[in-house]
Amino acid sequence: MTQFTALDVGLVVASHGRHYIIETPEGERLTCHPRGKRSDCVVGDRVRWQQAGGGEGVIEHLEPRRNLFFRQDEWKVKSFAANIDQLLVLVAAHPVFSESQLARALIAAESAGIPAHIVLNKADLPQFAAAQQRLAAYAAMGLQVFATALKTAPADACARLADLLDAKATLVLGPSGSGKSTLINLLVPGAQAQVGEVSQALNSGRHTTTTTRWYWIDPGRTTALIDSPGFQEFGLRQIGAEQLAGLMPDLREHSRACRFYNCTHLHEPGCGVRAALEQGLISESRYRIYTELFAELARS
Ligand SMILES: Nc1nc2c(ncn2[C@@H]2O[C@H](COP(=O)(O)OP(=O)(O)OP(=O)(O)O)[C@@H](O)[C@H]2O)c(=O)[nH]1
Ligand SMILES: [Mg+2]
Ligand SMILES: [Zn+2]
Repeated sequence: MTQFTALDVGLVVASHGRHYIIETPEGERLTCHPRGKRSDCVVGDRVRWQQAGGGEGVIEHLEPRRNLFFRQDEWKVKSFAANIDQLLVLVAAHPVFSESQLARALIAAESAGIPAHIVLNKADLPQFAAAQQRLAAYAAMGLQVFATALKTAPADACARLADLLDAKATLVLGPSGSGKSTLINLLVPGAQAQVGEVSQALNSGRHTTTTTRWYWIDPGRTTALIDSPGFQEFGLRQIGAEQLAGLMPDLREHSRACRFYNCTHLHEPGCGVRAALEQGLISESRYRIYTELFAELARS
């Protein structure tokens, strides 16, 4: 890569389809365009760029990635961010979150080697207890589940998340209306991420946040949060059906007891996963999500 070392380095902090916002090591931000038609940079990418006049730049080279968090729907790949330290899946007590979408995001993280945690927001709402119950299986499999009320008890939420976020780059992911931008605004001075009324967002079918964006929490630029648009679909076509149980920690644990090494956990005799299901060691909803996903991935 010696031919690129003369170029400036930059961090991709926002992606707007055809152009990007790059941050220099000095903390200055400028608009950059990709060289050529292909633009495969994502937020979190380290790039080499040079001045192109008019205060804008051209991206010449993409540095190798440590990781990439993405989903693969039927027709397209959607990359969320690269080079992240962890994923924070933010769901809310209301509107009711889809457990299938949560499970999918966690499987994608596991597959990309990215640690994940869950935040259950809107603890002030009456639906909170039921939502917490739906997350019991996730806490049991070793995920950290944080309860917050970002709007009504912001100081408490900050205190609860401070250690987790410190000195890391965290991608905040979750359905529309869960409070991702509320979290960003709370932790990032001057972020001014747009926050939407839930009813409005749901009725219009639109998301308040439409682009992924990198925010620094501290002036020293060591702790970062990445805001992302909510999603309604989360394809996992990058994963083979036979890999799936290995990416679901609760199923993985019990699959060691299966009689057949290539057990699909659907119908084979001597299946450790189904035995655990019958004993209540694996939740019914987790197993149902597994069978649905298995069918979906086996088809593709
Ligand atoms: N009751 C309650 N409402 C909250 C809480 N946190 C956020 N909200 C509200 O939830 C709504 C949605 O918040 P946003 O931060 O815009 O949600 P988002 O996840 O960024 O949504 P998208 O950008 O559409 O993906 C806003 O009206 C917030 O004020 C909370 O702890 N309790
Ligand atoms: Mg938002
Ligand atoms: Zn099995």
